[in-house]
Amino acid sequence: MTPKLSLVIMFLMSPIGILNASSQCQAGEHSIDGMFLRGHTFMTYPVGLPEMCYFRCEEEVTCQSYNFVIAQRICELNNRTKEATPEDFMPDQRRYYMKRSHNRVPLGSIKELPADTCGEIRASEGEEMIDGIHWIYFEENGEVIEAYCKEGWQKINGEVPVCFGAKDNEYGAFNMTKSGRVKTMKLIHRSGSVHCNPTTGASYWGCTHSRYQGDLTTIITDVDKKPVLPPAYDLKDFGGPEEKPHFYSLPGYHHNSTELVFRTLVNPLSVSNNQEMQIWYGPDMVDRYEENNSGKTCVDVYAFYV
Ligand SMILES: [Ca+2]
Ligand SMILES: [Ca+2]
Repeated sequence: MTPKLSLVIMFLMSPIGILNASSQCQAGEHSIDGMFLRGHTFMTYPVGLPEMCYFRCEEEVTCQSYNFVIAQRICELNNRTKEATPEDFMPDQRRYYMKRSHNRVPLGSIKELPADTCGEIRASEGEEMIDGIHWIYFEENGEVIEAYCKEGWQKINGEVPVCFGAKDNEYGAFNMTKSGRVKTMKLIHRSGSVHCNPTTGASYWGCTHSRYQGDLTTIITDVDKKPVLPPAYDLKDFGGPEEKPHFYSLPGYHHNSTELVFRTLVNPLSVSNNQEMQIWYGPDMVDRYEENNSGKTCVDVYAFYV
């Protein structure tokens, strides 16, 4: 006899056992009365005893939590936890919610349980999330891909870094690997640096000439060279009829920061899979003061999807 079946029979044989187990279960496994997770049920079952819900969930590898409809004694198995989708955790006096406590598979760790984004995995698993390859949706409810996630960030380039130079329109191009809405991006320095003239020092992200006062000039644009991060309204110029905006201040970041995390966009950027994006050195982007520039910076690109 399987241990599970014997446990069920033990429940059935002892009415007092049922009551005790029921209250212990609810205390030990954090059932939450009067609440349920909306919109993530992949299977429903009528059951005799509420405890059967626990076993039904254990039988499904993708079960992350369940709602129990008290009066009708219906189990609703969910493929998310309330941590993954807190916006869907709703009051309902007719139900209670229970997170799976035993053998729960981390979100995105198997192909059968893809996450929407790396950020959703981070929300679901918290500090226990492991950086590395995870399964996510490539587009909404579409195909599933393996992506490298580092905390909530999705790596966009592969093994090869993206490099941008300082003159002659030597921007670094990369293609988005997932469609969706991006709330910000970050660049992690891998190698190289740029100079904006032969006499001032090197920088990963800008021009060390005093005129820029520590501001940075590395800009992510769309394929039409329209600044996206930072957005155009955050860019500054020196003033004057020939000048064009091409630098910005980013508090907390300087010329040799190992990573550059852009400010979160007020309006997330909608991107499609394979959409080309570009990394520009500001003076090269606006074709100003670029003749005596030199060098190249190489980076890994990460995006944070909503
Ligand atoms: Ca240029
Ligand atoms: Ca120059």
